[in-house]
Amino acid sequence: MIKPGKTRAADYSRLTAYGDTMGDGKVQLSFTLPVKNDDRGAEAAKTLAKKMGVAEPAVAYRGALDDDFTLYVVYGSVLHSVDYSSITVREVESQAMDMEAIDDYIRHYIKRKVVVVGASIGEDAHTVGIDAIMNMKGFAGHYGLERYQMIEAHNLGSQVPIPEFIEKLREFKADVALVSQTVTQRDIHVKTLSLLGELIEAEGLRDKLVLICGGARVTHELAKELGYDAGFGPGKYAEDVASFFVEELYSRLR
Ligand code: B12
Repeated sequence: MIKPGKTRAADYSRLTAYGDTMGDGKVQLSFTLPVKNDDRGAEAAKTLAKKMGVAEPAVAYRGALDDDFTLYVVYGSVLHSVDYSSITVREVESQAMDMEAIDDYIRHYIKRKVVVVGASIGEDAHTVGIDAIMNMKGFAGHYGLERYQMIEAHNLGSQVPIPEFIEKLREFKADVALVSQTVTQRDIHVKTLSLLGELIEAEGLRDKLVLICGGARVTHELAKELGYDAGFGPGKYAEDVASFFVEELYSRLR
């Protein structure tokens, strides 16, 4: 289908980036090199971009971060394409309801408040992700779970040790565990999430919980591989998460 303002339809068998005209492959990428901010460094940045498959690279911006580190923004045309029809993703299969509909769903089907316990566990000090899902005031115009009338939400914050998190799941008699992981260096998120999953299983809690993880580099596919019920990344909000867990809880009651 040709969209207004575009001269030609996209070729989905050879999908590439769109800049000014269909198929031109225009991209902009940014990276830092551990070199001085001079012409030699800029040439190195363009050469590296060419090796990444970017034709006719131009340094649109360069700025010294300190004496020996320079940030480059390089603009050019990517030479690669992908076959869009071969791309598949594993997604959470639930239609997002809004906050009122979720409260009504809980009243009607679950008939009591749903207890949710969330935290950023292990060494991870990032709280903004879990707060986005749980805090009363919410995030980007989406109220968090604390705002829901039919949800009892306990946000434990960050750097919560795994044993303490499990203790709180027991203490609050949680229906849902929400775990946030932001730092992914050396796959620490995979290790931490796996360990939590194993300990929850060993404690005999797994069947009593809907276990959900999230974070900047968490996908639903990764979550399922790690034995979680679902995973949510950027662009997902409280209502996406709550829609999933209320339906999951109800399906377990039936
Ligand atoms: C703010 C910030 C910090 C703050 C955190 C303050 C706080 N109270 O949270 C401070 C300064 C403390 C910090 C520290 C560090 N940080 Co930091 N930080 C960031 C930054 C700038 C923003 C993160 C953020 O708030 N995003 C906004 C939220 C809303 O997005 P989100 O987390 O993805 O959440 C969404 C989804 O993922 C999802 N979600 C998230 N969690 C959950 C959980 C559940 C259950 C569900 C359902 C959904 C869900 O829902 C949210 C809404 O859609 C990022 C860079 C960036 N621009 O992303 C680096 C970044 C995350 N930090 C990074 C690093 C390396 C660190 C440090 C290790 C640095 C250091 N050397 O000390 C330390 C880590 C300390 C520790 N022990 O954890 C790296 C991580 C790299 C990696 N791949 O591992 C990043 C990417 C920066 C970078 N480019 O290098 N950081």
